[in-house]
Amino acid sequence: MTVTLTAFERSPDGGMGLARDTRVRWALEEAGQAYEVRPVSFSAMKEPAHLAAQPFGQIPVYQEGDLVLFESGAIIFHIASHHSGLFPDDANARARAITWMFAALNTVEPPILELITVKFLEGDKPWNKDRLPLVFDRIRHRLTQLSARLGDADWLDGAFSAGDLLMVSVLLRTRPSGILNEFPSLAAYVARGEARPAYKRAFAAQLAFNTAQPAAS
Ligand code: GTB
Repeated sequence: MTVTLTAFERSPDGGMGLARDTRVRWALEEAGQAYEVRPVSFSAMKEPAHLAAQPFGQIPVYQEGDLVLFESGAIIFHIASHHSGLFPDDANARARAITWMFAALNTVEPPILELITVKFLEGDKPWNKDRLPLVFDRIRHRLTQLSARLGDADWLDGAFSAGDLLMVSVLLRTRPSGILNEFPSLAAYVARGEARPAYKRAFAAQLAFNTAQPAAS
């Protein structure tokens, strides 16, 4: 069945791989599932046709036959549930992998998103310079805890799983800030994720997509 992923027509990051279609592309590559990409412009994202699929007017949207999904975490959960390679076979280990997916999205990503808000949406506010260090401290606190848990392991719980895929994707969003350099074991963890052939394919595909010349009219 054809899988279609909706992504930014042009990601504002110019192909750095930070938009959330990249994590879904990565999961599809890990799963060996071919997919097509449907670009959507910022204005089309807010139109009824797109809102019918994604009520918040965002990307990514995943379509597989009659099934239309939004929320990158739910999409990756679906992919991991229907292909091998992203969830362990053992039921308890699978439950722990799911726990790490939630931890990435619910516990580690929120302070990172706060940083992006402070830097890019609230940069002109008078209180910005006071708030920025507080947000950095909250991220640092989470990364300290995560680093302590990872220890010298390659992945969070045994073999690579969808939990690692999401955690690495979330940590990658801190890269422009440089804060990951304070946590060498997490920087190495992210590098292991980026070294996976599936990640490389996903990254290259989104880069090509976001840097392609527009078709001549
Ligand atoms: N919880 C949803 C999910 O996980 O799917 C969040 C989806 C979401 O935030 N989508 C963003 C979006 O569509 C793109 S990923 N934004 C448009 C809008 O809300 O109008 C966030 C993102 C955007 C841009 C960059 N960048 O340029 O670096 C990075 C990440």
